[in-house]
Order: sequence, then structure tokens, then C-alpha cells
Amino acid sequence: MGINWNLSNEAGNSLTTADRNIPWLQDTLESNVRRLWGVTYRDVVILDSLNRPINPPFNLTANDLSSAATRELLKKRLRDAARFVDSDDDGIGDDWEERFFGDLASGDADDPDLDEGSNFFEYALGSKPDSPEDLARLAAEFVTIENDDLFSLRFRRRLGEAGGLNYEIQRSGNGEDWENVGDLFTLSRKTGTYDGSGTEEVVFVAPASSGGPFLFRVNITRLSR
Ligand SMILES: [Ca+2]
Ligand SMILES: [Ca+2]
Ligand SMILES: [Ca+2]
Repeated sequence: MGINWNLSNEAGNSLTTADRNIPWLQDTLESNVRRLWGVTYRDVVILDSLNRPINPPFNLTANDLSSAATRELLKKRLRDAARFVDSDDDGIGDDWEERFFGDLASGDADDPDLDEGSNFFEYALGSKPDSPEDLARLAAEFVTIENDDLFSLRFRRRLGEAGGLNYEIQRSGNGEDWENVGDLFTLSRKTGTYDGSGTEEVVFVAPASSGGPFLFRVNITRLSR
């Protein structure tokens, strides 16, 4: 995203993002984000998952992006900012624990908001562990897309190295024996939620006429590290 910091002066906006189709913000006299953020001209400010600036900013005058090595350096900074960190090894990203609980004391099986969703469950599916009104669900429905009758599964999954998790669609004929059936499904939609949950919403579909009846679930496990 580009920011034109010429306060309330839109001249030069086409230069801000070099005529590319990238969103930009116009700083204004009222907001004066430029002063608020304490940035200098051509700073790229990278935020961590808790919206804290990672210092120092990546300045594009000091770091010329026409050089491939500099582009790699910027990519590395961005990847590092999205890295999955789990120092107490409970399968839940530390940033998520710190955001909701202020520390790492709450465990993966705990359910402090008493909504019957464990912390692990709420972390994996992007709901709030401190709000009983907010509990993620797996949404299943039959849909018709371009004359194809489909069975669709919709859920949220974590961004940023998938939050250290693996999501596997499974089915069962009897509710006891489950098999991985990810191969039957295709990803039909992927939408960023941009709600601070660190998740994206995905919709997987499979042909509706595949025998059955079957039970379906998404089996979420920790990636071995
Ligand atoms: Ca953790
Ligand atoms: Ca809960
Ligand atoms: Ca909750």
C-alpha cells in the first residue's frame, strides 16, 4: 500500500504507487499520520502480527529496490514478520496468546470463555477465546455452481505458515473410522478476513453425488517441527 504524505494534497498520487493498481492512502492535515508514525520519506513500515512496528523501517532511498538483492532482503523481512513462533510448545502461536491473554499461561485445552471451544480450536478456526459469543463453526451446504451440484465446506484457517497447523478434510460412513478425502475436494474460494484474526476463509467443494451418506470433518493437527 502506498501513502501520499503530502498533507491534503493529492498531486502526485499517481506517482505514489507508480501507476500500478495498488491501494494508497492520502494523508490529511487533520490526521497527519506522517507525524504520528514518526516516519521519514520513503519508509516502508512493517507491522508484526500484533500491529507493532518492526524497527528500523525499511527505507527505499537507502535500499534501492531495483537491485534483486534488496528485493530479497525486503521479502525476508516480510516473511520474518509472519513467522510462526510457539515458544511454550502448546501448538498455539505466541502472538495469539499474548494478544488475547497478555501472556502464555493459558493452555491449548483450556476454555476460559466457557463456550466449549478449546483455545486450540478457537486459534485454529479464528474465533475469539475471550468471548463466548464468538465460536467458529464448520459450515457445510449443498450448492449449485454452473449447473454442477456440489457439496461445500467453509471454514477459516490460519495465515502465516498456517499457524503451525495442518487442515485435513475427512469423511466417515459410521462416525468412527475416518479417511482423508482432501483429494475429492477443490478449493473454490479463498478470502482474506482482514479482521485481525490472522485467518482466511476457504471454501472447498466436491461433487454432491459421491455415494454416502457420509459424515465430514476437518481434522486439525500440529505440523511436526
Ligand atoms: Ca504458544
Ligand atoms: Ca473457548
Ligand atoms: Ca470464543
